[in-house]
Amino acid sequence: MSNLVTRRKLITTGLAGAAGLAGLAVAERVADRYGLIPPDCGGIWGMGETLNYATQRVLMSYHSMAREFARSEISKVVPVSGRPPKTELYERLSNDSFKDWRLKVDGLVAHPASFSLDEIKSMPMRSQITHQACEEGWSFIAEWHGVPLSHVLNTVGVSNRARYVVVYALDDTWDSLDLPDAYHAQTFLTYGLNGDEISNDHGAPLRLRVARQLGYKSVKFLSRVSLVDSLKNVGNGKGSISPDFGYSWYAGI
Ligand SMILES: Nc1nc2c(c(=O)[nH]1)N[C@H]1C(S)=C(S)[C@@H](COP(=O)(O)O)O[C@H]1N2
Ligand SMILES: [Mo]
Repeated sequence: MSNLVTRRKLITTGLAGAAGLAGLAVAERVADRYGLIPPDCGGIWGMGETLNYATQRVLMSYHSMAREFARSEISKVVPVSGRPPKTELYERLSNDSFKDWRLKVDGLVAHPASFSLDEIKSMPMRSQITHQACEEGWSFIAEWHGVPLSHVLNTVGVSNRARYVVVYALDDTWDSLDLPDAYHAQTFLTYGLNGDEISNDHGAPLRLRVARQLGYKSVKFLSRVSLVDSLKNVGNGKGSISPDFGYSWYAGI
């Protein structure tokens, strides 16, 4: 048995056993030791969320992929949730085809950067046909075109102290991913949808696409990506605005 399997077994047995038998405090210690407590859950009170996050992180390979579909399976209707910001800034940027827009990348990186849309489009383009599910109960399959977030992270050089990637949007939404999801092969910064430029409704000029989590993690209208070692001092300290609305930081599916 490899070390990995032994460790996995230890963690899962420890978590499940501790939660069921010896009490949540022990499970919390086990989970915390292995970095398995999500940022919106202060220990035992968020045990349900912790178990969901920890189980996925322990049982599923970091490289496990969301299902990809054939072009013939692309949905005819692509619903919208979250309209573009009705701000002067967004309208000005949009009217000028986002020529003045920049994606700032900062925080725990070797080379902080500010990329124009053209610069992002000149990076290696990848496409994925994946399913996006909204927490409200609807979903669709679409083809997304963009650059893997990992490419941008490697370009700026992520510090080994970084643990989370925080993304900020022009409508004041923000969210974050842990590094396994940030570097995941299907986590993209997308500027195209079903063969066209992404529309404002779907997140122009650039949106995150996180195939293994619910739709609300796929943040639209991006403006900034920031690498941090802790989420405690970012916004509400819970890693995302979603917990303020009753949704968990980790939305794995
Ligand atoms: N910036 C921003 N990103 C966002 C939202 C939003 O309101 N603002 N809504 C989220 C939700 S709840 C979902 S389900 C998806 C919907 O993506 P779509 O409008 O392209 O279908 O975007 C997500 N990204
Ligand atoms: Mo959603």
